[in-house]
Formats: sequence, structure tokens, C-alpha cells
Amino acid sequence: MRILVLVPLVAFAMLITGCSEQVKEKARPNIIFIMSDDHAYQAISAYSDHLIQTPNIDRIADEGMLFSNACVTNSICAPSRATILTGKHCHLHGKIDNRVPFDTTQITFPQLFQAAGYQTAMFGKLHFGNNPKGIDEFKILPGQGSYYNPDFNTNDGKIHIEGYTTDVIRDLTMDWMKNRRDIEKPFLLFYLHKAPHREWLPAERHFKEFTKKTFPEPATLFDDYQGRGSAAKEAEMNILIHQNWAGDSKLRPEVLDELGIVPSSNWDKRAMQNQYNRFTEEQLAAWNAVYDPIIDDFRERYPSMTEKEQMSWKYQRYMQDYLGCIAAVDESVGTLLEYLDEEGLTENTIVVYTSDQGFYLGEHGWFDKRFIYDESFKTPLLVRWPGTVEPGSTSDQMVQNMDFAQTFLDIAGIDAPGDMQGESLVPLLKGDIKGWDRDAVYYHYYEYPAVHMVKRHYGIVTREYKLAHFYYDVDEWELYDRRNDPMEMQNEYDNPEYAEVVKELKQKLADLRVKYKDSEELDQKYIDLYTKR
Ligand code: SGN
Ligand code: CA
Repeated sequence: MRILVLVPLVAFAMLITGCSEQVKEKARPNIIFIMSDDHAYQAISAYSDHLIQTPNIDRIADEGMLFSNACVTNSICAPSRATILTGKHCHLHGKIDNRVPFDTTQITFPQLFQAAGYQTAMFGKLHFGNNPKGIDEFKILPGQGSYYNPDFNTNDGKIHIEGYTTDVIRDLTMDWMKNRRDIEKPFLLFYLHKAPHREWLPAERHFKEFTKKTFPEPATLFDDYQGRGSAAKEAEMNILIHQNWAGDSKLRPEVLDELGIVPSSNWDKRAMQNQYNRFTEEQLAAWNAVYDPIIDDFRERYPSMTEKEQMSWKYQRYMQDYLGCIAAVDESVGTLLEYLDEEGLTENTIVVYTSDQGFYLGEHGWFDKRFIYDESFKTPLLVRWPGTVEPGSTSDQMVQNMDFAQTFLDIAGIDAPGDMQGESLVPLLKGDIKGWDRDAVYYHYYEYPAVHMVKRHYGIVTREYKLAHFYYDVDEWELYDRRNDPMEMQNEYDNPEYAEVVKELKQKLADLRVKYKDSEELDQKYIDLYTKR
């Protein structure tokens, strides 16, 4: 009986061997890498639904895996992107901060995909100082880009498109997917949003909705930074003190003068004026129709507001605009996922959603990122891989943005260069925890002194602890017990109860510095490069 069944199967197999190359080619999976800019995991309902519902992004988690301890190597935009592309720590690819140049001799993983016969495309915000290599077709925002009526650098020069940037990036991506892609070839697509980066300008449909909402304040909004070292106290990212009244809270520049408000920075008023100047007449009218009444209300209330009330007001303004921007990102993810369904592409396409780092949404009174503390150190990571990843699964392993390159290469069956420093996440994605042996990650932040004034530091993070060394103009150590103090309010470094933990982690940190080829010489090299330019 068995033989009878096998014979036709063998015959069929022989019949298709002639076109086995084609079968193999078709079977190579597509990869879609979706990344937004500064998207905090606290603002994805798959992680926590206290701020916003993101049903489309959540779909990736529902049908795939959510990583609860995914993190970056250096919590800032361009360095993070260079790490993703090279699979290396910043001290090796050179892009240690937003300004020092990338070492363009470094191999980036799209080059390897292109050489292996994948078609490659990239739309949106790349922001790492160079055009991408190994990309057949790209349309990327110059630098930070704009929220409305964006310009793009393309393979054929500059273009300008009218519209709301998140929607424009969606349309460029969908146009490529529908009309420009070679359907015979596997593809690697980068779908990269500018939103929700500062200064948080939502689309009309969303500012109409989100400016009516009120959001819960985080427990540490009024943090006084006791219990930690000087870095937290001296950072300039407090919502009340450092967020721009015009540029961020969207007051009219002249209202600051009228109310006697001192601008938070020397670009505070200019930041909002630049936005007004970019709007078309129609966009400006729609904006003013919603924001003028908010400004008028603030005008009346401001003279009697306490500082605490000002903080609460600024926090609500921040959340309304920040989360409004995310609503458009979530919709854009939905558009792409639906298209994959319609075209029968879902099964053979890996979809990844992440951000270039995390972000503070009022925790510790902050906005922005940079610190090794959780809200900026961790980043959202959701991966859907039908047939391989168990739907609705989670992983709390210490995975890093440095791992993406090797993961994608592994999935596509392309050899990774020996000097990449990540680990393929494929074993974790397959649920094979034994195939994964990392228990700690290394972190290093450099951009200081600079905007937001977060001191230079490096550190080690395990699932249980976090040990950081702040250096350059200080020599301070901080230890956090991640399980007992998840909000990271108490530095335990000098607590004798943790003496053994400190000793062990210091040794492990030294070992990681050696393993990843970081050193005091390199710390000094990057200080010199930075301060002497
Ligand atoms: C701008 C922002 C900062 C932000 C940096 C880096 N200020 O300078 O708040 O930290 O970008 O952001 S703004 O007033 O110009 O918006 S990053 O995402 O590119 O690293
Ligand atoms: Ca960023």
C-alpha cells in the first residue's frame, strides 16, 4: 500500500526537478523590515494598552512573536541605524553619534541580499548620513525629514511630494509593492517611518481625534531624581523645563511673548514657525481650526497655573500629538498587511516591526531617549514568520538591534561576514531556547556634551540587573535591580547587599568589552574625535 502511494510521489518529484531552481527561487522568503523613529514600546497595545490601541501592529504579535527585552546598543537614531545595517557595535562602524561620520567601507546587509539575487527597496527615513548601499530603489527623507510635504532623496535625485509624510511613505511603499516590484524575485523591503519623532505633528484626521483625549500620567512624571547619580539630574529632557512651548506644545510663537513665557531653547519659537511655513494654506487652516481653541484656552488658564499644572498640561499636549502620529503609522502597517493577504504573500513573507530605539513618555518626567534606563534602552520588536514562529508567542531573552542583520541573512540562507557581532534570532523564533546562549548585552552611549546633555556611559544588562558606568566628566557607577525596581528609581551600587552582584557584573562587563573589541583607548579616541571637531 505504502509503495503504491510513494511511486506517484517520486515520479512527481522527478518531474519537477527540472524546474527546481525556480521552485527554490520562489521559496526564498521575502523580508519586510518596518521601523518607525522613536516609537516607545509603551505606545504599542501589544505591550501595554494604557495609552493607545495599535491593532495593526498588534497583529504582527498576535500572529508572531513579541520580544519583551529587545534593546539597542546605543539609544540614538543614526548610530542605531548603522548598527542595524552592519550588525556591529558603534565603536566598530564609527557612527557613535548623530554627527560623527559612518565608516563607508563597512558592509551593510542589503548589499549581501542584493548580491544574492534579492530585489531590495527602501522608503522613508534612513537618517544615518549616507544614501543606502545595496538598494535597487530608494526614496529616503533627507536627514530628519519633515512631517508635511516632504522632500526625498532617490536613486535619480531629489523629489518633493505634497501630503502627510507617514501617508506619503505608505503610498510610495505600496506603489512599489503593487507596480514596480519584480514578482519573480524574493524581496527585502525597508518601510521606515519618520513618525513619531519630535516634533510630533499628526495628520488632520488624527489631531482632530487625539486633541480631545486625556491620558494617564506615569507614576514617575514628577521624579526628583533622588536615589540616582548626577546623570539623571543633569539631563536636559524634562517635559516641563526642556520641551519647547511653541515647537513641541504647539503654542503660537507670539503667545509666548504675550504671556511672558521664556522659550525653553533658542530654537523653541523657530521650530513652530518652520512648521507653519511648510503647511499649504489648506493644511494651515485645518491645523488652526483645532489648535487655536487649545491655545486660547491655555492663554486664559496660564496666569493662574502652578508648575505642577503646567507639567500636566505639557504632558497631555505631548501625548496627544505623539500618539496621534502613531495612529497613522499603525494604519500604514494595516494597509501593507492587508495587501500581503490579498496577494497571497503573507505565508512566505517575514514581517518585522521595530523602532530605532525606545522613548520616554513622561517616565522620570522625560521625553527623548539616550539613557541605558529601560524606556529608551528597550525597543519594540515584533516578528511574524508564518509556519515557523508560533502565533502569539513571546520571548524575554536579551536580544539586540545588532542581531537583525545576521537574523535576516540566516533566514535567507546567505552567509554572514565573520566580523558581524550579532547572533541570529532564528533559534529563538523557532522556539529553540537551547540554541541561544546569550545572557547579557553591552550598551554604549557617546553623544555628550550635546543636546539633552545625557552623559557618556556604557554598561551591561541581564534580565535581572543593569550596571552602568558614567564617564568623561564624572566617574560614577549605577546598579539597578530590574526585577525588584522596574522603574529604576534606586541605584543599588553602594548597597552592601548587592556587593557580590556588582563584583560579578563588573567582571562580565569587562569580558564583554573585550569580546566586542571596545576599550579605554577607543573611549578616548571618540572623546577626542568629538571634542576636537
Ligand atoms: C533633534 C531633536 C532632539 C533629538 C535629536 C536626535 N530636537 O535634535 O530632541 O534628540 O533630534 O534625534 S528637535 O527640536 O530638533 O526636534 S534622533 O532620533 O535623530 O536621534
Ligand atoms: Ca530615533
